[in-house]
Amino acid sequence: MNTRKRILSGIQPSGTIHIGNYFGAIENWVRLTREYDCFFTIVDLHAITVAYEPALLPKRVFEAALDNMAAGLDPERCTIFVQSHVPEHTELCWLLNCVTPLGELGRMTQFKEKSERERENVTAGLLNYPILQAADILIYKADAVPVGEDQAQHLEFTREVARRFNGRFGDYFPEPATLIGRGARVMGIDGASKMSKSLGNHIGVVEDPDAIWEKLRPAKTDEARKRRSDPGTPDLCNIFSYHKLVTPEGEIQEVVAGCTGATIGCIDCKKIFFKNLMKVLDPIRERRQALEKDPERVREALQEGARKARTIARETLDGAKKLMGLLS
Ligand code: AQP
Repeated sequence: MNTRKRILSGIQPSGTIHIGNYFGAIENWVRLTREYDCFFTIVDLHAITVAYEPALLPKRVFEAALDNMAAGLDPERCTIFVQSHVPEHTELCWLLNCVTPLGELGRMTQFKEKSERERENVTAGLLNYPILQAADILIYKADAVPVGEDQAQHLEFTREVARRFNGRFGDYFPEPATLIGRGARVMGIDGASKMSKSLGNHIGVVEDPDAIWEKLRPAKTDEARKRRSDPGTPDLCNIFSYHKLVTPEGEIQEVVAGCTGATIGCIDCKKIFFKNLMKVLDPIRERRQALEKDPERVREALQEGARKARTIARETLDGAKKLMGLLS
């Protein structure tokens, strides 16, 4: 019997994974597979809460699987599956809908931001997104959920849903802890908002190195540093926040000294970051290329993942239905 604690986390199939996803979540997920019984899901049912192209969705889901496996999620060490392949998530979502007050949903930051962007298409699905996310987590009775800081509010919401269910029907769902990754909130290359696929301010994990450099070259730095001879303030520079993710400590100190003493320019600083970033991304890109040649392996991993996930999900769902008084 598996006695390890369990975690679940999800990623949207909304385009290539970026370094915010990687340092905020995926890198942590890979580490956690050594300690926890891990479930990772590609949340296609969340992706359809905003405008999307149906013809492109299957490819995006498959690519999300490729990206995450290339980034280090090994199906031998964790369970990877597509959310819609485990229909128990949506059934539990309905049950949880019926214990969640409507007022709390409208207060969610992500809903406010996305409904602002999607003015023409604010669906009930977008409003109910956090309830489906609660179902994704609670259906595995997950002990913890590793995410970036942007998801902290949704996790607090999940704990409230669990408390409400337990208070009404009996102690059933554990309240999952939040595990925030090393890059809790990686900013976009615009330096203005969090790195996000939908904002187009991202550096892709498997993006072509030349394309990454072309994005980095004009990327925002310390605004007060107009000329190379101006001393800079690393803590005010977005590129310096990126250095902390990949640059070894000794080299970081050199960057700080070079920037504050104006002996290196912003472009030199970016070159050092780019070199260190490539040390992390090169092997991922190579694994991605190898996996592309073996799509059957990815498909099989997803099928096996869904099979394992469904066994647990079914059991939790049946227990919840019984507690709620539904006739079996
Ligand atoms: N900028 C970020 N910094 C740190 N962590 C981040 N995460 C996302 N962006 C950052 C974390 O990555 C995991 C998977 O994210 P997701 O794709 O499921 O959803 P998201 O947060 O909506 O990511 P995007 O890029 O912002 O997607 P779009 O633009 O499509 O909505 C999560 O654990 C998240 O915290």
